[in-house]
Amino acid sequence: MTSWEHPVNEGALCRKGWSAGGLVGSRERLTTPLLRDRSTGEWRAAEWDEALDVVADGIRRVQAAHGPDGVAVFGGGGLTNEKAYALGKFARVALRTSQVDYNGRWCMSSAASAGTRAFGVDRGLPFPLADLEQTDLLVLVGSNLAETMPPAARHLDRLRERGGRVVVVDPRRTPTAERADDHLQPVPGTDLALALGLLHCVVAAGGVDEEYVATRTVGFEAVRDAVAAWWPERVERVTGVPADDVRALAAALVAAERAVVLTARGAEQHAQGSDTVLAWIDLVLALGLPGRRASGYGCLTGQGNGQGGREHGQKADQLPGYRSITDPAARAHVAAVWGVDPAQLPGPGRSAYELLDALGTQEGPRALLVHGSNPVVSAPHASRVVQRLEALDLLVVCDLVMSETAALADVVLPVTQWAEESGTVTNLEGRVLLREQALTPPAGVRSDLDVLAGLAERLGSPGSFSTDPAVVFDELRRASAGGPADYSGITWERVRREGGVFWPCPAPPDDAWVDGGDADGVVPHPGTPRMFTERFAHPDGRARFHVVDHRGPAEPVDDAYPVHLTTGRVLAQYQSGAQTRRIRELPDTGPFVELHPMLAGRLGVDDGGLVEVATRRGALRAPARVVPTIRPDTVFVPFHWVGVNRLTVDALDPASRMPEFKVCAASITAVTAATGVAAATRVVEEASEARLATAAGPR
Ligand SMILES: Nc1nc2c(c(=O)[nH]1)N[C@H]1C(S)=C(S)[C@@H](COP(=O)(O)OP(=O)(O)OC[C@H]3O[C@@H](n4cnc5c(=O)[nH]c(N)nc54)[C@H](O)[C@@H]3O)O[C@H]1N2
Ligand SMILES: Nc1nc2c(c(=O)[nH]1)N[C@H]1C(S)=C(S)[C@@H](COP(=O)(O)OP(=O)(O)OC[C@H]3O[C@@H](n4cnc5c(=O)[nH]c(N)nc54)[C@H](O)[C@@H]3O)O[C@H]1N2
Ligand SMILES: [Mo]
Repeated sequence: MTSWEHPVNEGALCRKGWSAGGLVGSRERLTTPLLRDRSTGEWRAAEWDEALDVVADGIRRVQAAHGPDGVAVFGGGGLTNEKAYALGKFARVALRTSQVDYNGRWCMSSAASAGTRAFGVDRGLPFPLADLEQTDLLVLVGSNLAETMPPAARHLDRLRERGGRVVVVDPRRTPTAERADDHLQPVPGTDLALALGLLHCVVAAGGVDEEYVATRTVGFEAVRDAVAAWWPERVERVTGVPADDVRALAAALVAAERAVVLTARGAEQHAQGSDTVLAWIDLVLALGLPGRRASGYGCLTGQGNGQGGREHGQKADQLPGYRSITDPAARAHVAAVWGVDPAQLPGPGRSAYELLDALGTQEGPRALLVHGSNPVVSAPHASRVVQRLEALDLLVVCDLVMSETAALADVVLPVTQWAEESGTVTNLEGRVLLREQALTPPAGVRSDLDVLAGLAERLGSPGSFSTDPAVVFDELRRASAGGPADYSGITWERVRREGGVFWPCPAPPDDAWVDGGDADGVVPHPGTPRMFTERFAHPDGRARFHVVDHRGPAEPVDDAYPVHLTTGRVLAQYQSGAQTRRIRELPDTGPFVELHPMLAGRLGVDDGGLVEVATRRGALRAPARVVPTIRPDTVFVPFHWVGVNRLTVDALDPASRMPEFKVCAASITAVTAATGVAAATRVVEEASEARLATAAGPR
């Protein structure tokens, strides 16, 4: 199938996709293992065998002194399914550590936790993305998809051409809000109250689908009672959204035959993120939407493999197939596939931030292996994380480039990137896609799979660790069989032929699936593009309502820190910027502070003038961007550069352990000649430049 026939993006490429080639063959690419001498800080190039020996020796030494949990693993949602699977297996089987988690904890964990509790399963969208065009009303809560998922924005345009409406809920009038019919602009961290208010109005208007609620759900009565207290004027006081706008949106939801609510990081990256998602799910359940055509709730996925990355066991509490590591049946099944005794599999470990926070402490891990994340830039309260990384006995980073995290490592191992190897990813629709190798990797570079296999061998690990992604995928299928995310009926061949296959896709009941379910006479499972049409994934087939209440941000504003600081993304940069800041064609503006003209006027700062944003944890100086599109009580800083995460708060959602990236209390001041212009950002940049310069030597 040619790329423009592909059902997901119809040949359209995101700006990041067009420019990602800029890192292929770039001189910023690492092409040899590097070892750092701790006493001098000097880097030297090493052969692969030597570097892997150093890592294996270090692991053995740490585990001899501190036990299996002395070594931790940190993965990434950008890794292919095969790598994510191999990483989780490597942690549990080769290292026997419970200490494994990944950056997806900072990405979709709140939506995942809420989806699992409400529907019994977590798949970003329970229907194909293109269904969005067929809906009548689309509510986007905390998503700026025009900048963060540009190929999906055309679905919005087509839906509006059909006469449908789009409503965006965001403290900033983003390019996505510009493309919408309505924009609600709440105070950061108040989406939960807004959802409660909407449901209050739906109930008051008699808009509850009583038959659906009675036959397909449980738990509504308590929710009906709870939302009685959330009348629109109270919602206005908490959220800043006018009471009439709350009423109008509720009326539109009641009137719409088909409606979809989608959340993204704006609603989810809060200490109340999972409750917030549950509140929006309560709303769509009361309206009888999930399982109906072009209707329901979905979560917009983040990273390249944000969905698949959370299904195969790199998460602290999880085994492949989206199984729970505490479920005895799941442990027995997976242990049998791995050829180990289930009793030897560790239990659940720490979540991403808790893991980083514990590094090098008395009880915490003493060694860390990082595959596919740059936490020095992307973790909350990042100055604390840097301290913890520096306290380790051994830090090993596998990366394509000398990221800020790699610059702190003892050993850096250069790995292949997406175009240089084959592997599957699973998109937000639960559609498994195959990314075929298009380029030969640079000499000296190996895949994460080679690294894990090389280490497993040196550690004398039981089980097999293949370096061939096709072989790993076949094992993943078996490990996932019978789990919520069942891939057993999916083969690379089928994915190639069909342009992707949606999970769950169980293998036929006999053993035919071993060769792909394609054996003569066996009808393969078609895959599941649309879920919940008949039943939800809880044993009784019904969805669950949840009573949740608005608590507000973990760190409310006060006199000393009177503005809300929120963070997020811009079109031209990706994540911690490790890859995109190295691509010359992309504008690298450095961090900036978006603020409203009224706030700027009070500070006496002009567009481009230097401001300092400070929180209880740190300060950042960067140029002001004075824009009328943001709330006057809120400032926004993108997180693609070192800096803003030194300011963010490390409050975590109690259920999902998601950090509150999207709101904390800050102060803002203009930096004048009198207060000095020793730009803090520049100092930070110089520090990491210096490390990079040392690292550049042996390349
Ligand atoms: N260009 C680009 N695209 C990307 C990425 C990237 O780094 N760059 N990263 C990818 C990844 S991993 C992810 S997770 C996705 C993220 O995709 P999005 O979730 O769309 O991106 P964000 O910018 O993090 O947040 C979205 C919006 O939330 C708003 N917001 C802030 N606080 C609140 C709040 O309290 N309530 C509400 N309702 N909104 C709020 C912000 O103003 C912002 O416009 O993007 C993916 N795509
Ligand atoms: N303040 C604030 N902070 C945030 C967010 C926010 O909205 N605000 N968003 C959070 C979210 S949603 C996310 S997803 C995280 C993302 O932040 P990170 O976890 O730091 O993700 P990336 O910047 O994508 O880092 C990926 C690293 O892996 C490398 N890499 C790429 N491919 C491979 C591979 O195949 N193997 C290996 N070994 N390495 C590879 C890249 O070069 C890069 O250095 O940031 C979170 N942090
Ligand atoms: Mo993400």
